[in-house]
Amino acid sequence: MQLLSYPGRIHQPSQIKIESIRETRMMDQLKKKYDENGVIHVPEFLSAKDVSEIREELERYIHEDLRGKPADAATREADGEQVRNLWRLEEHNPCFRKFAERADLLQLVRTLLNGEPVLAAIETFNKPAKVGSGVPPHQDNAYFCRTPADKLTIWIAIDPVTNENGPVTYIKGSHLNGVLPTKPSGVKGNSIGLAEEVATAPEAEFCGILAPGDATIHHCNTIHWSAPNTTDSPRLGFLMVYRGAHTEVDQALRETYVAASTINSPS
Ligand SMILES: O=C(O)CCC(=O)C(=O)O
Repeated sequence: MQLLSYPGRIHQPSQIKIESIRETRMMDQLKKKYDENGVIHVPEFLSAKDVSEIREELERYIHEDLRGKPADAATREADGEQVRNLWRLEEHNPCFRKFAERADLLQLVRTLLNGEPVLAAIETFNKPAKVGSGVPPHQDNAYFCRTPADKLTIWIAIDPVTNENGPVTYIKGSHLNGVLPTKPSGVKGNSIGLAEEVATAPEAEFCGILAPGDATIHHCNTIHWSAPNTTDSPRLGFLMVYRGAHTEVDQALRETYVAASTINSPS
């Protein structure tokens, strides 16, 4: 990642493992799995160097820039201090925006989305040690409200993600059934959850146990959730969200979202 806005921090462009996806026809295999399961696992998506640059820049942003940003740039954990989420980094941080618009990333996203990709959001789920809160089962399109549902999230592990520190679990194939009924969740930062529990066979679940630099990519209708982090190890995830340029707002979904987000803080 090139941190162009911060001279002194610039390094050689680093090797991004995503390049190997294009070279090795992995792209077709990934697309097939993505269409089937609504979630794919891409080990070593980013190099160690990229991961450490993203981490450094997030730390710098939190310590130096965040206090000057609008209140909706972050959600804090219940202790009122630790960052639960950073939102709208695509607006607030030109380095991350530039990174997310790399041609090789967009090429992968274009294939998965069946159309021209538009960067929609860059955000974090920090899940700090001890106080990191859980995320209720939900479908992102209850927030995104797009039709057709050609929108996805690349979730990149910055910290190791273990069974214990709140990995994200996905239900494979759940993207094929549209957006299910929702209800306000009462969770700050994730205001909308599924109205009903979804019963699944254990083999339909994919749990994102990841090393730093590994990624998952999930469809916006794929049901997913994560548990609180009660361990001593933080579990920082860096997310980039893209939609197809051909998608539009789904008005019915939008009305439900607006109603839920007036009960809780948005997002
Ligand atoms: O990182 C998490 O715990 C939840 C992530 C999430 O909800 C998402 O990727 O849409």
